[in-house]
Amino acid sequence: MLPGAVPWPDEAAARYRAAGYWRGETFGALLRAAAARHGGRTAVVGGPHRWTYAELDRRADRAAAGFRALGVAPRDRVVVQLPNVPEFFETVFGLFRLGAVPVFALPAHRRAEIGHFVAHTDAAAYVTVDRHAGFDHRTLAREVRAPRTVVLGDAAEFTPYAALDAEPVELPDPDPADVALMQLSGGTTGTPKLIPRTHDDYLYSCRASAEICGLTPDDVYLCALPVAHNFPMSSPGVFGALAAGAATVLAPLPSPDVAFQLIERERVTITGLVPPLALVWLAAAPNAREDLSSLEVLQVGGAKFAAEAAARVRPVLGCTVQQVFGMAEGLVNYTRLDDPDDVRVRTQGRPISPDDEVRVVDDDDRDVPPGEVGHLLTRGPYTIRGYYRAPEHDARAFTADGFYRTGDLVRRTPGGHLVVEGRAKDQINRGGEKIAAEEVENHLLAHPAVHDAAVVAVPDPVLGERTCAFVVPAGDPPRAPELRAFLRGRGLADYKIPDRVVTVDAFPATGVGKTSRRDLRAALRAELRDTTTADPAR
Ligand code: OOB
Repeated sequence: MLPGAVPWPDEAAARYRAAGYWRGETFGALLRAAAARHGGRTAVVGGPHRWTYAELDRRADRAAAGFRALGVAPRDRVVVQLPNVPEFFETVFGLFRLGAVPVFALPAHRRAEIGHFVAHTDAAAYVTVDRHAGFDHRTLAREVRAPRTVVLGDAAEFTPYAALDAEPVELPDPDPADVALMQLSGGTTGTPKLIPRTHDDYLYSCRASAEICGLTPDDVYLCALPVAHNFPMSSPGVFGALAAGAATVLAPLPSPDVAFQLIERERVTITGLVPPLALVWLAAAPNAREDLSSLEVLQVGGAKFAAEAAARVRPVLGCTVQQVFGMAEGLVNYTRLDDPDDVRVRTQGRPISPDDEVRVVDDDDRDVPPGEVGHLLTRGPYTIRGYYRAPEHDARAFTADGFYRTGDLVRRTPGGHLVVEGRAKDQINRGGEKIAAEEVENHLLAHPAVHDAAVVAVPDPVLGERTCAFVVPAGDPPRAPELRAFLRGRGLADYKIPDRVVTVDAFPATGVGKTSRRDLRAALRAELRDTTTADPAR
């Protein structure tokens, strides 16, 4: 196992192998097998490219050789920040074949995040794009100074992406029990945590998800969300599509004008969205000129999808809604396609695996009576036992017997389905994008005019939640635009910039210590609710 990653206990690993979940297959071998079986079929469509499985297989071998020629070695970490382009697949399967470990950054990440990923993982390389969504990623590359930087497009002084196209070399297949990739945690702490996933465990979740969604080689998965996120990557996402021999279509943007055209042109059968986007699609579909009749399943996840909206999916879009409640740390719950209507509309599904262990507990880790709300704890064949290089955080985030504390408040129905009722973690879920309160607070505290800061979620009709930063000034109160510019200047991703800034003379007293920050945030949220009700114009 890669040093810094936490293995499963031998007994659990043996059980997961015996049950056939962990099959000893790597992602590189999966692609090889898919190419042998479905070589002439389309694997990935995006931009000007349409690659078959055979083509992608060939390109992955060349990219593996290219990375090796650049000096990247097996087990080296490589930060990959690419938008929804086919080269994403070439890059990551090249790394898989080499046994190097992609660290999946989102296109929205900036210097604060990318710099941290590069430093925390001692990354050997950073793969990015010249420009995306109006941002020049080469300026970011100049600031983070990874040992090697490969740029797709105009590379300027960096290594051009074409350097990855090298004559294939013989490479040993990496150990399937070893770390294949790193996903990002939504985070609750000052710095984002990294989630090491093995070939064995991640591939199991992708394969089993594809089965739950009934994917066949005739299916076409539209990747509308950023491909690096765990949901469109693995639930079943692009890797699940690959495991099933289905085609993946990459949408550059998830907006109806772009996505609906792709659905019509490629005869897309399944896609996944976060709730705010699903609402936008529901609003746009009645007036759409495109033929959306190929769409069979619309998955919605990443944040709670209101039952009223879920009920409108079939009448408006003519397809089945599937709720997906998952986390990059592991556990993913799905409503099944043949669940009764009320289960599909009102619950967030049930776990993938018969061996996913789920506990719903009170504040003292005691099981609550059936049907009552409590903290969701989980352990299983694809849920990590620890973050990468974060033993102190692990001691809080996991129980002594290896259950992950999800921070979600849930209730279990008599049928075993989970309903998400809230959250106990200090995180803001802004339309599926996760923001750790502490991370933003730390950046605010670096401003000379900020004495103290607390960041909380406020309800929002579109995004579900937005962020509000309460600030106690040191001297003259800083203005909101200035604080926002300050945070951007510190290289924080745009989605983490507070939507609202409220200046207060002092925070309510809530005691001392770590929990007091939690109490403080709760008190401020309550205060905000009261003032908003009293004065809706605020
Ligand atoms: C997905 O993964 P992450 O790691 O970005 O965020 C996980 C957290 C969960 O702990 C929960 O708080 C929230 O996002 N969440 C939901 C939800 N799906 C995720 N809350 C309510 N309802 C849902 N359906 O977001 C993710 C990973 C794989 C598949 C789907 C989503």
